[in-house]
Amino acid sequence: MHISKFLLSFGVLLLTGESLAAQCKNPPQRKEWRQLSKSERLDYLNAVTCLANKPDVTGGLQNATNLFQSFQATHSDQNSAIHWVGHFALWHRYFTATYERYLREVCGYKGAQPYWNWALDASSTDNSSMAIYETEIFDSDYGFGGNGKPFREATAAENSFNLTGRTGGGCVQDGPFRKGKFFLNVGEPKGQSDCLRRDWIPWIMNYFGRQTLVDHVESQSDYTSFARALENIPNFSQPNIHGSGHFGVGGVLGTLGNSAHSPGDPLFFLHHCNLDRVLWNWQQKDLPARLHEVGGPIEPLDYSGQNVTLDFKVNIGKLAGNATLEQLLNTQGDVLCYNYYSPQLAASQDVGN
Ligand SMILES: [Cu+2]
Repeated sequence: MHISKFLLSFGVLLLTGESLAAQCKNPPQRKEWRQLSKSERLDYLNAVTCLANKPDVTGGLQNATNLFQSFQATHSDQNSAIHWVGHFALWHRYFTATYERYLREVCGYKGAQPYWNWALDASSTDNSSMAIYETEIFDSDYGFGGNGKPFREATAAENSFNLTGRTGGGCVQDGPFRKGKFFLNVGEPKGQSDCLRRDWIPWIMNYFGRQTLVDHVESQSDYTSFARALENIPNFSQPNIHGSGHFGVGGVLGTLGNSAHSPGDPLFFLHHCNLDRVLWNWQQKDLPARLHEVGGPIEPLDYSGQNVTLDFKVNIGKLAGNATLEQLLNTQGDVLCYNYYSPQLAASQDVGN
């Protein structure tokens, strides 16, 4: 009697408990890299190094040998299905949030995934400016290290877009992910690894990363046009903010410029976190509607074909379970739990406390 009564109330609890469990409490507050203290920056960099020392979870997908590479291999494995599609931004949102979760749950990182707001440093007038590369992001002690050295010429086959203005191509020589300290096995012959490579191209960094272009993306009136403005066209005749970090840092021969292997550069996650913040900013302008709105093609660049819907499922392989686009539209729902830090928000929470 007593027990059945207990079970009954427990059953009721389970029913309501499902929605209770779905609540996201104390979401990590994501900040710009420069908003972190130096010790917070070291905590993050150390957590990334920790991931690179934990076992792979993909069963050696594309020769991945550690948990950091599990992310790189998962992205590479799905490369042809997650770009120029309606689910591009939300797939990468899920991917970055799962990385954040692993940093916290596997490596004991206490903070949130930081972002790199390149628009703070991109020159609005001078495409050849190197100022953006002199910021703390590329610091060798409290950042991600600098360009790949020495400069190497690219062959015509390597440089299919014939990009000019390259400055690197060799291994990163300083910082926590330098040659000899950090290894990338994905896509290499089994048992072999490469270094992290960078190949800065200033004109892309400045031209694709400037604030006016961010404003253009954030001002789109519906999801479909937002998604299209975010990626724009797959060449370099028009700028797109997604390309800024990828080709401004990775260029032609660098890791971040390789569309399949780009998550091999730890900066990938700060770049994509910033793109996710752009999506978040766009959503905040009409949140009730924009928690339930998606669009864009299922097949890459297939703008006259079938579109994704709210119940379209994305997968990130063995890293986490599948999720619908509607679940991923909500950064504080039953799948995701994070927020973007704003001083106003902090002030209102202080009042609440
Ligand atoms: Cu990608």
